[in-house]
Amino acid sequence: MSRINVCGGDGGAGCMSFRREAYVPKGGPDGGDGGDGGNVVIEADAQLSSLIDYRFKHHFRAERGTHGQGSRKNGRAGEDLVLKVPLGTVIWELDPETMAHTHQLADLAVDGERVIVAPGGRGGRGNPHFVTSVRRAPAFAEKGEPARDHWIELELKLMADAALVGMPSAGKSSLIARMSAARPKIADYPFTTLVPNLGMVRAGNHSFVVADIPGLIEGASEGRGLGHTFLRHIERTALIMHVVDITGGLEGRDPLEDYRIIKEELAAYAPELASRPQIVIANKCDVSGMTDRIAQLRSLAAQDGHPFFAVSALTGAGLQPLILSAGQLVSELRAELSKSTSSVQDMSEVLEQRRLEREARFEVVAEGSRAWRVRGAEIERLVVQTDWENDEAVTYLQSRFAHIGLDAALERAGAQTGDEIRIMDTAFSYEGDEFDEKHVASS
Ligand SMILES: Nc1nc2c(ncn2[C@@H]2O[C@H](COP(=O)(O)OP(=O)(O)OP(=O)(O)O)[C@@H](O)[C@H]2O)c(=O)[nH]1
Ligand SMILES: [Mg+2]
Repeated sequence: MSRINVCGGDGGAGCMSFRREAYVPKGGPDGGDGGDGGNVVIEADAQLSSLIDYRFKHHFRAERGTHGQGSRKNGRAGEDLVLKVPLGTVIWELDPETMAHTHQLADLAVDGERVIVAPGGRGGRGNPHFVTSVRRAPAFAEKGEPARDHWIELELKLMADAALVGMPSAGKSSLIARMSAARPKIADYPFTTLVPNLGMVRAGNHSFVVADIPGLIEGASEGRGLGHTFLRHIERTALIMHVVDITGGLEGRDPLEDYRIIKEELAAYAPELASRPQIVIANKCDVSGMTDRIAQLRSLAAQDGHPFFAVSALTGAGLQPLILSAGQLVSELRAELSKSTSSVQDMSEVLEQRRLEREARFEVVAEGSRAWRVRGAEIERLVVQTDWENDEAVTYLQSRFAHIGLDAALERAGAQTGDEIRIMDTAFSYEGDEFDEKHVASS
């Protein structure tokens, strides 16, 4: 898990310029627009296997847009900054104050899948945009929009093709040790496995990844045992390999009952998990006297439409057909999956929408006597994008304030002529219908 701060590039400034023609004192406005800032994009890359790149570097910023120029030359957009992450990365937006998850931005499962996590600032508009019937020669342009940074969290979910699930001590770790090079701890007490183990299994000429997860018990879906966290991990595995201890274990449980319990836990956690392709495995078949039980479990599995294998992790009996069948199923499921998933996901619209909603809000609060502070992202951005040296730009800003409803809000709050209105480090005096800039503190 890594927390990183991402910020798009700032927008370039719009240009204030007038066409120069021979014998014409001042031609029409021809300032180009500033280029948009680059986006920060996260891309899933099948070559990567960890988030190690984000362990020590936490701040990422895309390139800024360049400024517009005369003769309607627009600025160049900033390059996107592409951050690569392994498949199985989940991206969360964090609350800047509490660092709590606020929204899942993406769940990257397909190679090459991309998501914009921090849009660049828009370029400022050049002066031709501000021409109106009464303002033929606008002598101002808009500054670029500064990009905003925010924190996101990258979380790597387990990406296994198949997961071994079952009661504690059913022999899940013994099986993964037999099928792959993984060497997990194996012991005759429950909950030997505390964190999932991964193993690469060779099946003929292809291979697949199997996860051995901690044992599940009755109530796992409600958080009993270690279950809950690990059920979350198998949400994305294509195939479930359900292991049943056919001997009933040291406590002498009924294997058919065990099978039912695990089935119900999966369904209770997510109905969709229970309907996932499943293979049922009777383990410990080397123990004598199991023939009837094996036959009973086989028919239960058949009723549920699952392939069934009787094996022994101890002797290796029956494992080869199981591995080949699991490998076959996994490659079929993979082919289906890659057909159904779209490869580009653009969260910038969602982010943009949510930002607009947040930004449109502003608040007016009394700050001492006859002074008012106004806070709100859009209003603050307008102030930042305004060139204060330029009277026309300031007049334009005032008309925007009226449009947003700031005048009305101040009046409602009880502001009187001559009161000081503060926005960020800028102060104005309130003139009833109009503002007069009093001073601008340099920042
Ligand atoms: N006779 C016999 N014993 C087995 C077989 N497979 C596993 N065992 C034994 O069963 C016990 C539990 O095995 P594990 O592989 O640790 O079981 P697990 O399902 O990973 O257990 P947890 O991690 O606790 O959930 C160990 O004592 C193993 O030696 C088998 O095929 N035959
Ligand atoms: Mg284990």
